[in-house]
Amino acid sequence: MKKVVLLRHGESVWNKENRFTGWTDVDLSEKGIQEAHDAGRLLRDEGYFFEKAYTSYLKRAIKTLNIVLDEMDLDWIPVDKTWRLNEKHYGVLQGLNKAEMAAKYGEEQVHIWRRSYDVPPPPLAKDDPRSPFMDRRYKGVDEKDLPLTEALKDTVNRILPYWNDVILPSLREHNEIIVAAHGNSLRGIVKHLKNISDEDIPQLNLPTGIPYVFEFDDDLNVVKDYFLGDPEVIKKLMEAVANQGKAK
Ligand code: DG2
Repeated sequence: MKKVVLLRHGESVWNKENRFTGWTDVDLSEKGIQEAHDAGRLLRDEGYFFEKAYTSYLKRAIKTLNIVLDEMDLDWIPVDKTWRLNEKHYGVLQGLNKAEMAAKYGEEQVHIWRRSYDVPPPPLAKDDPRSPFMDRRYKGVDEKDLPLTEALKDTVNRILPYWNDVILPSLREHNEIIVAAHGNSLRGIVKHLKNISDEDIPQLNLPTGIPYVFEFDDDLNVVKDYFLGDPEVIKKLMEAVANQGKAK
C-alpha cells in the first residue's frame, strides 16, 4: 500500500491575525510550531516512514515539514521545494483582515474570494512590492506562469503538472511521501484526487497541522482517504476555518 500524507502547515502569524496570506512569506506562530511538533509525533507514533518530501517556497510550510521530519528522526530524507505548491495567490487581499473585509464588502463576497472555484480576487500590480515579479526567489520561473492573483482553478492548473509529472511518479519508487503545503494548494490536490466537483469544493476546509492520508493501490489509484486525529476535534477545526470569513 502506497501513501501520500498531505499536511497544511501549522498556524502562521497571519492565520492567527486572520489576515489573507497567499504568497506572503510569514512565519509560524508559537501555536503553529506546537501543531507541527504534534503532527510529527502523531505520524511517528502511527509508524509512518516517509522516503521523500515535497513542500512550497514558503517558510510556514518548509518549517512545518522540518519540525515534522525532526520529530520522526527523518531529517535526512530528500526534500524538493517548488513554487507550484505555494498557496493560492490572494492578489490585493494579501495582508488584509478577513473579518474586516467581510464587514466592509459582505460575507458573501469574502466567501467568493476565499472559496469560489473560478473567481479570483483583484490582482496586484506587477511592480507592487508584494508582487512575485519583484521577488528574486521566483527568478527561475517563467514570467508567464507568475500569478498576480489566483482563483482555485488557477492554483490547480499550476499544481497539476507537478503532481502528475513529479509527485505521483515518485510514488512508484517510494512507499510513503509527505507533501507539506497550504490550505488552498492542498484543497486543489484533494479536489483532483477525489474528483470533487467545482460546486462542492467550496465546502472543503483544511485545518492547520492535521495529517490527511491518501492510500493508493499499485496502479496509483486512490483507494482510501482519512485524517489522523479525533474526528470531532477535526470537524470543529474545519468549521473554525470556514468561519474565518465571517464579520465579527
Ligand atoms: C491561507 C488560507 O493560506 O486562507 O492564504 O490566507 O494555508 O497558507 O495559511 P495558508 C491564506 P483561506 O483561503 O482559508 O482564507
